[in-house]
Amino acid sequence: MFDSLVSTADAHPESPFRLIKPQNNRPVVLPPNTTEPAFQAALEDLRGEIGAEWVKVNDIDLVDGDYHAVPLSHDSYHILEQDDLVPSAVCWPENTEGVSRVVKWANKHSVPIWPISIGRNLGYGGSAPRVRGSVIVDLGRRMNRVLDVSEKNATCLIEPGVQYLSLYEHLQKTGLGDRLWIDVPDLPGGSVMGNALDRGVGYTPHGGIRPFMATFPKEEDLATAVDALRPLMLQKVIGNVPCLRLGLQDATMYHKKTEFPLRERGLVDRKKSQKIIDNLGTGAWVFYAALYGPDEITQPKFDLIKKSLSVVPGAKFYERKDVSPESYLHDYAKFTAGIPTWRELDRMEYIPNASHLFFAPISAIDGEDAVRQAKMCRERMEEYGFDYLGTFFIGHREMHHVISFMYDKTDLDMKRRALACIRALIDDAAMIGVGEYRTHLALQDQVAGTYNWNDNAVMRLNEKLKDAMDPNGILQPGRSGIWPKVYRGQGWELRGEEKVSDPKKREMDVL
Ligand code: EUG
Repeated sequence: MFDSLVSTADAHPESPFRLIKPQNNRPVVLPPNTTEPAFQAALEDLRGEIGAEWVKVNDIDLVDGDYHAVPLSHDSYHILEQDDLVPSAVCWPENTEGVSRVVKWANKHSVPIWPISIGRNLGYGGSAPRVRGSVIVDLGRRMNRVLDVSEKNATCLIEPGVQYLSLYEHLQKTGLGDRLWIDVPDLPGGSVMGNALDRGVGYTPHGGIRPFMATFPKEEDLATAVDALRPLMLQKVIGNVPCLRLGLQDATMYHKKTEFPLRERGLVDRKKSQKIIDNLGTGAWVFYAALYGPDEITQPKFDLIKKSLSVVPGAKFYERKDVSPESYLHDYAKFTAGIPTWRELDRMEYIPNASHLFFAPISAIDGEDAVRQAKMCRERMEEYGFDYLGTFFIGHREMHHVISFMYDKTDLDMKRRALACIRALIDDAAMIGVGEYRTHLALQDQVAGTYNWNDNAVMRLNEKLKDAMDPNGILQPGRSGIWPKVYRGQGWELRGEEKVSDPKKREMDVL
C-alpha cells in the first residue's frame, strides 16, 4: 500500500500532490535485538491494538519524491546511504488513547518507536528514525484537527498533523483570518507542533506590516551591517526576525531569471557570481525585514533604520513598489503577514536532484563574530567544493546562521563531501566555542558531543532523565544524541566513521 507511506499531502492548489508509486518488494528491516517471528507476532499485536489497516510494514522501494510528496519510508534528503535510516513499519493511531496503546505495546515488545507529526523536518532527517528498524508513529495523519482558536488571546490548540498551510486555511475559512495571522516559516508544509518541538522558528510578531529590503554592495560590509543592526534589534526598532542573506544565496531563488551559471556543478566563479548579483541588484548581502504597527510608528522607524544602515557605503533601500514583480520581497511580504508561500522551493532548481542539508550555528549579533563564522564556513566549504550559501536570521539577542548545503543526491562523491564538510565545520565551530541550534539525525551524536562542558554534565543529566522516564529505551533512541541505557557502549553513535552500513545495520534485513 505505497500511498499510505507518503506523508500528509498538501492541499494547496499551487502545490498539486504528486503521487509517487514505488513498488512493494523491498525486504523489511527489523528492529534491533529481535527475530523475524517475534517481530511478526509484535506487529500482529499492534494491529489488534489500533486496527490492522493502521499498521503497514515498510517494504516499498525507496523513492525520494519531492517536497509535496514526502515518503515515510526513509530520509528523502539522505546524506548517508538511502537505505540507512529506514523504519520497519509505520502506524497511525487515531487519538491520544491510541498513542498510549502504541507506547504500551512498544514497552511490552521492546520495539523502538519514532513519533513524527508531518515528517517534513527536511534537511535535518525528514521523518526517518535514527535506529534502523524503529516503528514510526505517525501522529499527523489522523490527528490533524484545529481544536480551538482564541481570537481574544491570539492562541490556538492544535493536533500534531496541523500544517502551517492548514492552520492558515482554517483561519481563512472561519473568517478569523481578518484578525489573526500565523507565524509562517519559509515553507508552510510542515507541522506547526513539529517545528516548535525541533526548536524551529517563524519570523513574525503580531500586527500590521510594511516590508522592505536593503542591499549592501560588498562582502566585507557584513561586520558594519551587523553592528548597525544590533541596536535596532536590541531596542526592538525592528520587531520581526529579519534576515541578512548572502547575495548568491538569494540568487539561488532566481534560477528562472539567472539561469546561466547557477546550474553548474562545483564552485561558482567569483566573477560570475558578481555578475549574477549585479544583474539581480541584490548586493553582496541582502537584508529583508518587516515593520509592524500603524504608519505613524513605522515611518519614523523606517527613517531611523535607513539612517542607521547607511553607515554601510552604498547601502540601498527598497520597498515593494521599487522592485520587479519577480522579487522575493513580494513573497517576503506575504509570509511576514502570515500568508504561506512556496517560493523557497525554487532553490531546488539550483542543481539537478537537489538535496538539502543545513549547518546552523548560533552567532552573536556582532560584526566580528559574524565575519569570523562566515569566513570560517566559506573557507571550509570551498575546500570541499561547495559555495558558502549563508543566511543570518536575526533575533533580538542572537542570530541563527543557517548555511545551505545543496548537493546532488545521486552524485555519491558530492554527498560524501557534503557530509565530511559539515562534520569538519561542527568541529571548527566547537573550537571557537560555537554550537548548533539544530542538526541532521546523522550528526546529532557529534553535535551533542560538543556540548561537553564540565565532563559532559549536560549529557549525564540527559541520560539520567532518559533512564528514569524511558527505562526500556523505546522512545526515539539516539534522538539529539541521547541513547537509552541498553544502547550505550554498543557502537550506535555516528561520529564520522559512517559505518552505519555494517555490521548492525544489515545483519537483520529479513522478514
Ligand atoms: C531555514 C531556516 C532555518 C533552518 C533551516 C532553513 C530557511 C531556509 C531559521 O532556521 O533551520 C530558507
